[in-house]
Amino acid sequence: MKQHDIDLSLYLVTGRNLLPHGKSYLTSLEEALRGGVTVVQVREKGADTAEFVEIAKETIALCSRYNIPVLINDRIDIALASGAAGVHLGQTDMPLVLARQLLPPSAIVGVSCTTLEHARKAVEDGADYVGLGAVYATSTKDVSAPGRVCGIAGTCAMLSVLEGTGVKAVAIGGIKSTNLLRTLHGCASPTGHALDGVAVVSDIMTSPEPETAARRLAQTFRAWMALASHGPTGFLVTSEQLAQYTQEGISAAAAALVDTVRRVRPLVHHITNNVVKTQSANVTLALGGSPIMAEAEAEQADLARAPGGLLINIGTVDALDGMLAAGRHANQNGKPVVFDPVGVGATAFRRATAAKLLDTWQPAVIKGNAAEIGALADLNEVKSQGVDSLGGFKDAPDVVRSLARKHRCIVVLSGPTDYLSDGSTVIRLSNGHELLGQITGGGCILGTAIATFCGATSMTAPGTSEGVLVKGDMLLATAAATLALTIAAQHAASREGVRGQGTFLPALIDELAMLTPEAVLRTARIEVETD
Ligand code: 3NM
Ligand code: MG
Repeated sequence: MKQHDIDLSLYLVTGRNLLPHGKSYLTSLEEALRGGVTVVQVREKGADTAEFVEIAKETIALCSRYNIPVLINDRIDIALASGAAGVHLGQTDMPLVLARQLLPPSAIVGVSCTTLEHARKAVEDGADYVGLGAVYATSTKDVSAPGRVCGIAGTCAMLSVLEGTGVKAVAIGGIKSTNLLRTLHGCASPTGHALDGVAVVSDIMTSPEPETAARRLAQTFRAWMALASHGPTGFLVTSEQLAQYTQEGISAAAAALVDTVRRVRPLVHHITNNVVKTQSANVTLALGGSPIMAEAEAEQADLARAPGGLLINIGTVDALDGMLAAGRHANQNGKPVVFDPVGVGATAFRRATAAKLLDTWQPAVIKGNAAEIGALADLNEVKSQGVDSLGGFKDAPDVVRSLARKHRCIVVLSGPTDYLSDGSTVIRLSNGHELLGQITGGGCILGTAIATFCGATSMTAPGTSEGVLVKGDMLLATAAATLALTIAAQHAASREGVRGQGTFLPALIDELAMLTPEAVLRTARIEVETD
């Protein structure tokens, strides 16, 4: 099959019915082209044939001035009559194989796909590209049928089918500048096969300033492209960072970060469960951070402007709207989001909640016990009982590495040995004490510590382009947080007078406050495995 080098990165699908009052179609389109649209599909659901041909010709005349190809939705005849570059076919339109016979050999043909079967068939029939979606719910098109919204997870699955085929892919459905970064980070097959672009209607068409709207999307796409080339997680992993991923490098970084947290006093914003709020706030203070527990949706935009870290813990879900908004705003401000999917395997509600959150924003770190990580990874190896997990994995390094690739973030599997991965390196930490697993919220305060260290790291790392990624090395920050908590737990357990859970928790908070960099260097038990 021939390869078109069509640039699909910002794919505008037209919708004349969505234009704001007083804005003409051609004015809006020209502004969008100036903002960086790279391909246009003319989609006319209500027009008569004569009107459709006229609109297509006007669109092509304008787009050719900007050297931008035009595709026609559904109608082969209109594409031929107007001289368009190709067509875009829905699942109930002209079959692709027949469309090819009717169109000139150079025509670009794209197909809409919602299921794996659609994607396989599109590859087999020789599509040039596919439109995957709807990724999110949208009011631009009726996607209310069951399974019609496929989410980030469904889009990833379809991308896996395309791997190695040369068929390009754009995602469509509910994509906006506010979720674009998350969409791009999230929509990739487990080996990193990613989107070639995103298709939008309303984010550009309804805007009174389509040039600004298009530019915002185009800039985010370019920034992500620059990042995506740097590693499987989409985080900027430089060769200097990689060189630090040794036993010595990690313990030195952890020791230094213990002081950094106290120096920069990161604001650590928690949306967490009712059981652990007080102890999480105390742990943040003991580490040197500044806790705030704030759940209302209306306050999230303001809070995201204050540098630091965000922890989202679904141990009890009272504030789903706040959680959705908090993560979205944190992503826009380049703040690290630490996600603790407490008990995610235990109920269908928790699974749906975690899926919704992960389809809305990009976490920097996901932290869980074996049952939680197993549930996110769709593994049945580990059974859970309520929020506690029973047993572990046969190949824990493989589990964390794969999940990190899937979600393009750092993954921490907590347990007697803690496993951390960025998708390539796996760090194994074996400090700690069994009492940490016997108090309530032992896992939740690990989330708190990670958000505290990630927050401090993002505040002290050298700047990168604003709002497009979390600054600093989240793998090292996560390792440092895990070491700080588990080493303090060892100290607390061996204190005179500590006899069990009741005396252990206050001792732990004391020991966190007294932890020294020297103790971290002396006590840390670290092993590193590189892919
Ligand atoms: N096709 P917006 S969703 C035209 O899933 C179209 O096949 C979809 O509009 C599909 O960017 C969609 O305004 C509408 O959400 C996308
Ligand atoms: Mg159609």
